[in-house]
Amino acid sequence: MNFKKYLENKKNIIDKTLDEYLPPEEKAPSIIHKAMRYSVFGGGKRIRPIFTLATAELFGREAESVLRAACGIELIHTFSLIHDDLPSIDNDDFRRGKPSNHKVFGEAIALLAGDALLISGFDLIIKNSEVKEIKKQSILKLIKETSFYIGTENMLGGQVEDIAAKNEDITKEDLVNLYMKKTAALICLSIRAGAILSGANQRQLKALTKYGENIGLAFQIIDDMLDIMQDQRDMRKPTYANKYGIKESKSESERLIGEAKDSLRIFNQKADTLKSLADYLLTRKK
Ligand code: GRG
Repeated sequence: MNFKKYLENKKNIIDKTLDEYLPPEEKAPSIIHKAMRYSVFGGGKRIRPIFTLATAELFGREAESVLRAACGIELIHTFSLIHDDLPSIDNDDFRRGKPSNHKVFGEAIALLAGDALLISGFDLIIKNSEVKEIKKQSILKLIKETSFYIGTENMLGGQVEDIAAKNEDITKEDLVNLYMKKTAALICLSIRAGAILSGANQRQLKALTKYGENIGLAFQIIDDMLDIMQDQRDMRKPTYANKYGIKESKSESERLIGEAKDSLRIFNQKADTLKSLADYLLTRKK
């Protein structure tokens, strides 16, 4: 299967799982289910759950064996986007070219839809324990990891720092640190999830964590460049590309992707899909 087909195939099984899991729009209270589905099926690339599935495959597992946990992480990602767009946080009227959740459903419902997706994300991770070959202990470990990677020391903390950051006074070191928390943490979690549920040892987990951190950082720098190239730059924000320009952002993201692939050395060619995913990030247009 070529890589484009691989991505398409994985996206389809992720979409199907999410559709089967989420309450139908008409189920009462209908407005919240509509709002949840609006953002979950709003055109996301599903890159985080694809990382989870590809990591499980690296260990010779079927993607299906970690599918629910992977989709749980996608729901948590969707929650973070809805809250990120709220007037009191980033105040963005559009997401993926469409009106953001609060623009369609109002602020109160958007806030609650985000909350509901966060809760559902954990529920789906727990539901992954119904898969026979998955150890209950590894699900517990993943729940603990998820709380850590999205909590105040990571994603949530990164968002707090993002609110406080001003273009003029943030150093490169602080900006990179903020990106590690705000964006790389959840991406890193999605990779560790596939590894933990597949019984990775400490050495393997360490290598994949390094991969995840470099990928995650590159992902945010590439995102900043895309904002500029697609004329969606927000000058209020201290972004890598705003501060250091496209040329440096491009070479830094390429360096990080190179480092990410290097950290997969111990897996030999078994890591080819993860390497292709890393390269794909450099070419993505959205
Ligand atoms: C309460 C845990 C908690 C978090 C709330 C709002 C928030 C704190 C964190 C948000 C962090 C955030 C929005 C980071 C941006 C990451 C990013 C680059 C998102 C875009 O990811 P893509 O391109 O999105 O994968 P798609 O559209 O493909 O789904």
